[in-house]
Amino acid sequence: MNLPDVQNDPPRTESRTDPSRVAELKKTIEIKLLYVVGKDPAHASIHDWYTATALAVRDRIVDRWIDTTRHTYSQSEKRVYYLSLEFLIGRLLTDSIANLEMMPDCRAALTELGVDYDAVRAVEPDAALGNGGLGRLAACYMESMASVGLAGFGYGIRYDHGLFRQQIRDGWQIEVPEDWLTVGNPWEFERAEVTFHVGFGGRVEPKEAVGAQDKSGLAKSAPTKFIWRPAEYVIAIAYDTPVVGWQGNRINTLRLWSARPSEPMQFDEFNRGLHLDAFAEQVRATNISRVLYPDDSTPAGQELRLKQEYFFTSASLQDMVRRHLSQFGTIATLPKAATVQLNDTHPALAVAELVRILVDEHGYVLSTALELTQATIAYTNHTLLPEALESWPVPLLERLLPRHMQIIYEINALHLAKIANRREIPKDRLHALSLIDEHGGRRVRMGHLAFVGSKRVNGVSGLHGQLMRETVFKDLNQLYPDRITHITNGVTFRRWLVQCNPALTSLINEAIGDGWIGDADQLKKLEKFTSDSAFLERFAQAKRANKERLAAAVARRLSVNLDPGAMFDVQIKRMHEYKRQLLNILEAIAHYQAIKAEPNEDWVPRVKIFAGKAAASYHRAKLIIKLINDVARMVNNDPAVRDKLRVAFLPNYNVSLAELIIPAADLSEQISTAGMEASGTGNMKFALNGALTIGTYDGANVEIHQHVGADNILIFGLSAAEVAARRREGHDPRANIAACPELAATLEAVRSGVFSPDDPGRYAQLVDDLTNHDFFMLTADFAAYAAKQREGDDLYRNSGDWARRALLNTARMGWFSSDRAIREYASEIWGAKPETQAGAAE
Ligand code: 26Q
Repeated sequence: MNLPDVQNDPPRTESRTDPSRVAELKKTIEIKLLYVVGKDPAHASIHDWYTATALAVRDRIVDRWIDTTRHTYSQSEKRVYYLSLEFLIGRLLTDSIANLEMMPDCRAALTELGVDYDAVRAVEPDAALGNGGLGRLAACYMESMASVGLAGFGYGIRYDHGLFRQQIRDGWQIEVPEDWLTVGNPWEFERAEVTFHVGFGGRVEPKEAVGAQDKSGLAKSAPTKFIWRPAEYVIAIAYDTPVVGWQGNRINTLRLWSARPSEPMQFDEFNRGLHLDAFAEQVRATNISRVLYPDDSTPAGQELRLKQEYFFTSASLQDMVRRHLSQFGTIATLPKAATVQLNDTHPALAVAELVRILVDEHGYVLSTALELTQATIAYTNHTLLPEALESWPVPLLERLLPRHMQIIYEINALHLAKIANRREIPKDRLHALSLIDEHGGRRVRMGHLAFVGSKRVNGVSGLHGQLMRETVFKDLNQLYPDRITHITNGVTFRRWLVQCNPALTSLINEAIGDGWIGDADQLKKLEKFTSDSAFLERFAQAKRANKERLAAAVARRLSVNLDPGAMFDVQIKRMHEYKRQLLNILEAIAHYQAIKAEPNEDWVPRVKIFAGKAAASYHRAKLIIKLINDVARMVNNDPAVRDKLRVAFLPNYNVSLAELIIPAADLSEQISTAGMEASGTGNMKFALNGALTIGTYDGANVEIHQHVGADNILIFGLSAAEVAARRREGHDPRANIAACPELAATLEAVRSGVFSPDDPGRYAQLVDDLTNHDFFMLTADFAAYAAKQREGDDLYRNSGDWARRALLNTARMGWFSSDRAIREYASEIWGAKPETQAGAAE
C-alpha cells in the first residue's frame, strides 16, 4: 500500500495512552465507585462500573461546559433553540469519550481495574426519546452544533418512558414498556431552580381598553387588552444533559422538561378518606411527561399529546425570554440574538405562544408581535404524507388554550388579508390558505400555522423541498414565494463512523490522517486508493470483521447462523407501508422459489436482515413483521437453500442495534415509493460505511446518487413524477402481476398459506389489497427491483470491484455530514456564525 508521507503521522483519535492521564482517570473511577455509587470494587456489578466511569468522564465535561456558557454570554453569540418533541440519542458513554479523545486512556484505566470497557459500554440503556428519523436527526444536529461551534440549545421532554421495547413472540410484535431511568441517568443534571408554570384551560378576560399604537410598535393604547386566566398550572422542571462537540471544544446543553404538579397533594381530601382522589391532580400533571407517543407519522390526536406539545413549547419559550431579558433588558432585540427552529409541527404552538407573550406580557400590538415572531422562528417539515399532517380540533384548542385560539384567529385574519392585494391569487384559494380547515369539523392546520409564523420553511432533501412547493404548501408558496427552501439532512460521522466502525476508522486514519473527523470533505482523499488492491483488500477485511461481529450477535440472540461470506442485505427502519418492507420480503420469496427451482445454479449467497418497530396500532405493519418471520422460519429450515439464502428479523431495533448492523452491511435497502420518503438518513449511514444502496429515486437517494456516481448505486423503479401520474391516471396492479410470472407465483404462495400453514388465511387480505389497490405501487416496481437485485449479485461476484465501489461510497459521502447541514442552517436560516475551530486542532 502506498501512503503519502505527510499522511503518515500517527492518528490522534485512537492514539496511544498517556500513563499519567490513565492513572488519574483510574483514580477518579475508583473514587466515584466508592463515594457516589457506594460500592467496594470487589462487589461492584458491571452496571456500578458503568456509573462510576460515566461520572468520571462527566467530571471532565463539566469545566468545559461552564466555559462554553460563559463564552456564549460574553461574546453575545446568537443562540439557536432547537425545539423537538423527540431526541433519539442512544448511548452517551462512547459518544462522550470518543469526542473527548479519551478512548485509549479509558480502556486502559478500566483494564487496570480488571474491567472490560466493552462490557461497561453495553450496559448503558439507550435514551430512546424518539421514534425514528426525525428524532435521530435532532440528536445528530445537537452533536454537530457543538462540533462546528454554534450556541445550540436543544429543548424537549424528559419522558419517563421512551419508545417501547419490541419483543417478537411466535413471529408477532409485542410492545413492552421501556424503563431507561430506573437504573439512574448519570448524564443529566436536575435543575430544581429552573422551573416554569405552564397554564391550561380557564378563560380569557378583557384587561383594559387603551388607545392606538405608537412608532415603536408598542401598544400604548390598542383596542382591548386580554389576559388569560388558566384553570390549572403544571410545573416544568429542567434536566440538563451536556452535548459534547468534537474534541470537546464546545459543550452545549440539551434541556428536557419534566412535569410536576403545581398544587400540593390535597390533605383535606386525604383526611376525608378519599385517598386516591387526593393524588388525582398530581397524577394528571405528571402524566404529561410520562411517555413518548409511539406513532411515527400518524398523529394520535389525543388531548395528552396536545398537552405535551404546549407544555414543552411554553416552558422552552419562557426560558428563552427570561434569558434574553436578563442579558439584554428588552425583548425587542430577540430576533437578533436568538432563533427558534421547529422540528416539524409538534412545537408549532410556539408561534401563538410567542405572539401571546409579546402582546399580553410586553404590550405589543399583534401585527408587530407577529413580525417579531416571524423574524425569530423557522420550521422544518419532515413529511408530506396526508395522514401525518397535524391538525387539532378548534373546540379542543378553545378549551385547553383559549387565548392561543384567539390569537390564531387574529394571525389568520392578518394572513388572509394579504390576499386582497394579490391579484394573481384566485379568491377561491382562501379555504386552502386558511389556518383553519373547515372540512367536516373545524381544525387548526399546524403546518399552516408554523409556515405563517416562520421566516423560513425547509424541506429535508431537494426532492422533498420541490414537492412541498408543488403539493401541501402550493398555495402558501404562492403567497410567500421566498419562504420555502430545503436543507438536505446529514448525519454525524463521529457516531456513525468513528464510534460504530473502529475497524474502518483506523484504516481511514492510517491512509489519510484523521482530519476528516472534523472536516468530512477530506474523505475524498480516499478516492486515490481505489486502484490500490492491497488497500481494497484491507477495506474488505474491515467489512468482513464487522460482519463476523454481527453474525456472532445474531447467533447469540436468535440462534440463526449467518455466513459472513454471504452478501449482507439490510433493511432497518420503522415498519411502514410506504417504506415497502413488503416489496423486499416478496422479492426474497421469489428469489427463494428461483433457488429451489434451480438448486445447482451459481447463486450468490445472501443474508436478508430486517429490523424495525411498528406503531402499536398499525396492524398492517405488524402483519408484515409476522410475514417476514414466517418466511424466515421456512427459508432458514429448508436444507435446499441453506447456504444460499437466510432471512433474519432482529428484534427491538434501536440506535445501538443500528450501530452494530450498519457497519456490517453490504447492501442498503432504501426502496420507498418515490415521493414518499422525505429524505431518509439511514441511507446516508450505510453508504458512509461502505454499503451499496439499492433504492428508488426518492428523498436523499437522489443526492446520494449524484454524489457517489451512477455506477456505485443501484437505482430502480418509478420516479416521483411517474408515481403521481399513475395515481392520477389509474394504476392497474392486476396488469403488473399478469406481466410478471414470478410476482404472480409469489403472491399466490403467500395468499394460499405456504408460509402460514398454521393459519392459511393469514395473508389473504394483504394479497387481496395488493391485487386490487396497491397504493404503494409494489406491483409496479417489483420486476425492476428483482432485476436490480440480480445486477447486485453480479457486481458482488467480483469482490475486488465491489470493494472499489464500496470505497467510492465512503469517499464521496462527506457532503452528508450533519456538520455541512448545520452550517447551511446557520448561514441560510439562523443568521448565526459557527465559531471557527481556531485553536481547536493544534
Ligand atoms: C405526530 C402527532 C402525534 C403523534 C406522533 C406524531 C409524529 C411523530 C413522529 C409524527 C411524525 C413523526 C416522525 C416523522 C419522521 O421521522 N419523519 C422522517 O424524518 C426524517 C428526518 O428528516 C426523514 O429522513 C424521513 O424521511 C422522514 O420520514
